[in-house]
Amino acid sequence: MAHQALEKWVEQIAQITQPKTLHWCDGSEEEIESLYELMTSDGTLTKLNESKHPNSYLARSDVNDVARVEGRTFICSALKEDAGPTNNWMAPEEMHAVIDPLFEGCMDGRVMYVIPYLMGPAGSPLSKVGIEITDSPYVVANMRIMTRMGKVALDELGEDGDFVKGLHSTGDLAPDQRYISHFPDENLIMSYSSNYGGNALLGKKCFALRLASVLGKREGWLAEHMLILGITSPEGKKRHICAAFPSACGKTNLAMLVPPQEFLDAGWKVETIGDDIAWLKFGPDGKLYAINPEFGFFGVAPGTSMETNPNALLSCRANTLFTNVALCPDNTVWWEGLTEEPPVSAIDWKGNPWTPESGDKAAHPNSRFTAPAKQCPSISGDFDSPAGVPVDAIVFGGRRSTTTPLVYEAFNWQHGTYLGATMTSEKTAAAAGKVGELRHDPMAMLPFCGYHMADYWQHWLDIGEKGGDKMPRIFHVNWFRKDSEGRFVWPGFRDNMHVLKWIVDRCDGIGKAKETPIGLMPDPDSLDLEQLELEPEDVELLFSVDKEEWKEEVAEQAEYFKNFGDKLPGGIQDELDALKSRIDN
Ligand code: OXD
Ligand code: MN
Repeated sequence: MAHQALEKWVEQIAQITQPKTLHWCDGSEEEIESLYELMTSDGTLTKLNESKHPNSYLARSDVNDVARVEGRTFICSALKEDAGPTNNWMAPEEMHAVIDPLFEGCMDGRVMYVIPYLMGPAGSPLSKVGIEITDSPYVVANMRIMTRMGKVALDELGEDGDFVKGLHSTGDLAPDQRYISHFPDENLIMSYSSNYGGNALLGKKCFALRLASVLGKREGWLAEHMLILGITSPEGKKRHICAAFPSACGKTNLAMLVPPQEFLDAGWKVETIGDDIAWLKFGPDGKLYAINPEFGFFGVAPGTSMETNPNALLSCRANTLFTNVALCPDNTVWWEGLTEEPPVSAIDWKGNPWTPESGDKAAHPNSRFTAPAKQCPSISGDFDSPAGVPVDAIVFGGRRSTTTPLVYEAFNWQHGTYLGATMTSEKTAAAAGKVGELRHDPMAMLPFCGYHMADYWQHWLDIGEKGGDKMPRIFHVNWFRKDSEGRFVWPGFRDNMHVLKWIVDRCDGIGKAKETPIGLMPDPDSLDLEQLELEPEDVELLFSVDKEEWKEEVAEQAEYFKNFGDKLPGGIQDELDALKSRIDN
């Protein structure tokens, strides 16, 4: 028996959008082959070199449609107060009045694709079903990589299961008609006039973070912008870490970390479960368990190389959709940072002839690869585990050239929630604003929390209360501290393993830590840094806590919290007061 509410909704949308035909996606090989054929023949895709990039394609987006658009992303909760000061809000009826007419007849002459998709492993109590209706075959092809699509989702849905509705249309890509709208009370996403991943692949940011964060609040779990990795010690003990970082802080690199040779020789193993999103729920034993709701990676291409992230590069060799990278004469792809030597010539992301002398970027800085997660050499055997993985540690981080030491641990869950709530990162050239300026990005959820940020912090505190002493430990890291000459003092990349090992040691009860005003810190000795040949003054800087800098930090945090008025949870205010008094004394 079919799902009647689903059939009815699809019928209703077809009535409104008036497509020429309707196609229910089953996720089969035949289906994707015919879509690739369609898109190569109409010029949407270029087929890449079959021997070097089997079954892979290049897409070029509209030049005005290359990234998420926070200014045009809306949370349409009934009350403005429920969206909070960090989201754009519009009343649901007001947004419907704007966006519904845009969908009227918008699929005229186009195919309407109905994509049933599952976020999370089949048979998992943590998984949820979404249905995306779209007129973009490019979106279908991406969703097939990024989610478990087709029959598996319909089976999970059954005759009367709940699903998140997502309605997307390419429209005519006009930026001033672009709306990424979320209706938490209707379990509905409506996205118009963008085909960019974060705006159009509705399972990702729109469902798995914005709407899921609201569902998590209602149902007692957490939807987080976090990678998930597993670390196995030489003794065979496995630990799991979830980590949240703002963009441009090396999240993908950490998710796919290859440990330094001496760790490999000693028998350490790092495995990838997720690179972007984690859903965390309590298991029957009262511990938090995490799943990666996604099935693929939507990774930033520039900067990815065999040196910086071999596992990412190996993940996107085959069966991959590239967007806005450069095309080489032999139909392979290239982006800045892939190789030291650029190609002699290429076609750039806009489709124009390019040479290294032309001065422009060959690939867009936010060009992407959409690749199946299972192609990652470090993918964990637990990737499909319906139970998820037990979370031992949560790590927050940011890009800070001063103030914040390499690593410290929260005193307890409430203090850890505070560390997440006060996360900041310096702006890089990749984002609008002055380079180096601090941006607050609580839990790396600033653009993704679907409700009032202060209510979200309270939810973290409530979850901690419920989990009691079974909650993960919480840490804060900073790979980006600089010396007075502006040089990064920490080597980063693979060597971040030294820090991960200390975190694992803390979880195992063998890592030593000393109390400082900001949290628990290791002795440099407990990180085995000898092989790194750091200068003694670098080591000192990495582990230093300068009270004057922290006084400024505390004052800035107090100022920031004013944005949340009396919604600021008492537990967060208490942590600010306690930090202030520890610093002042
Ligand atoms: C992403 C993002 O693409 O956070 O993952 O913007
Ligand atoms: Mn992300």
